[in-house]
Amino acid sequence: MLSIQAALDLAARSLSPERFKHTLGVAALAEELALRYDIDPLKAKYAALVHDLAKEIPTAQQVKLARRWNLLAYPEDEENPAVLHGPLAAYWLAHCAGVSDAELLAAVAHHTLGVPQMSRLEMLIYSADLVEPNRNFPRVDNLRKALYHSLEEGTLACVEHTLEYLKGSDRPIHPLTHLTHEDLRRRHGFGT
Ligand code: DGI
Ligand code: FE
Ligand code: FE
Repeated sequence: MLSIQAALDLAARSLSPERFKHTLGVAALAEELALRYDIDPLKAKYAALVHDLAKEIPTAQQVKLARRWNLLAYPEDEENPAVLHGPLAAYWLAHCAGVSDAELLAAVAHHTLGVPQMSRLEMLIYSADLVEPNRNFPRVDNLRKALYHSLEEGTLACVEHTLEYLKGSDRPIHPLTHLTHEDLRRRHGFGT
């Protein structure tokens, strides 16, 4: 497993300054929430530092790699390649960088769409990605509050925000986003 320092260097070298700043924001929030919710803070910080490593690979190349590495699970993956960078980063970390922690790899892989039965670490990275301190969209503060109140209910609120945002901008909703939403509602959505 790479050290935190190595993950930080990797992110600094692989990402534009703007995305690196976002990554540092996710890492800071993920570490803070991990301490709050009794999740391994080093693992949370590490997952945050590497979550977007594949984001700036040109899209056509991302699709090629995803095909080569057998990561295309839904037709929608190819139709909307912006959802591929999590699985790509996780695959690369596992097969090319010697990262073997399955929970950490899952958190990286699922940070964009979620997945049914998310672990607490997966919820943490999914949510911290959306509401890190550099994010600035209407009602982001409500989501942050929800997340400080409850990791599970806060994550549900984050998924619901994403659904609303996608509907509002007329973008297709990935089946995994729907499945994640249904699963969280069933397990943590009290009467919603
Ligand atoms: O990589 P980041 O920008 O930090 O954030 P992210 O990994 O959550 O990726 C966000 C992108 O993923 C954004 O362009 C919206 C898109 N996305 C997330 N869920 C869905 C989705 N796009 C579609 N079409 N459908 C989804 O369900
Ligand atoms: Fe991302
Ligand atoms: Fe991100």
